Amino acid sequence: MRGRLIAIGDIHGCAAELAELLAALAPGRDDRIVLLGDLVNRGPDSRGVLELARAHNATALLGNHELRLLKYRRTGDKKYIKETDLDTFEKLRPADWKFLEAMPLTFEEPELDTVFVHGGFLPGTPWRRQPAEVVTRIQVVDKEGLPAKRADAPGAPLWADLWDGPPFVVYGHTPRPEIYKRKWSAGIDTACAMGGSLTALVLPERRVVQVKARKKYYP
Ligand SMILES: [Mn+2]
Repeated sequence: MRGRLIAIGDIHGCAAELAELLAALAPGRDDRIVLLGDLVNRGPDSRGVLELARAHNATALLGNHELRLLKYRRTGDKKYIKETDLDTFEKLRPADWKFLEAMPLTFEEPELDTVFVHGGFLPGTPWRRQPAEVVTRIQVVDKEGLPAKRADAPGAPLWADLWDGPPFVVYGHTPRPEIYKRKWSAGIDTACAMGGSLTALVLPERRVVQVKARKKYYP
């Protein structure tokens, strides 16, 4: 593998923090950047994040927030979005929508036996066949063995605690104060929009680079 593979957790409109993180990483022409989804909403500058992503030729994975906006755009049905998404919805321009429409669910680096995804995977079924509703949203596995949100299934095990690789999975979506490392996974959403930090995991060495949020943008 030439260069580094740089994964960055949920940015959620924190464009200033993303710019600072990218400056610290100083990506070269052989480096690749994978943004783990949820680039938009919550923070102050979703469009700025999308512009930075394009300027750095980053691969951006689909998050549940992008999925919500895309579903609303296709259907006009407000059941798909939250009131707070409308601000982003109205600001996005055609180039932004084109970028969102092109977001893949996963990114795979076979040389590292590593897969990148927004939320995670349901253990026990082939990861390549899992739909957007699962891989962008899973946090825990409920009593019926189905993917669920942490808040909806108290005490249910984290999918990452049940995940036996290979592959190694790098994901975001479940915000925590620190990154969550397991033998076969690393969760790197460190809640930037909520006043935490924005985290990059640099492969192959698995080095962590972080910048602190400038403020708490979202409760
Ligand atoms: Mn998410």
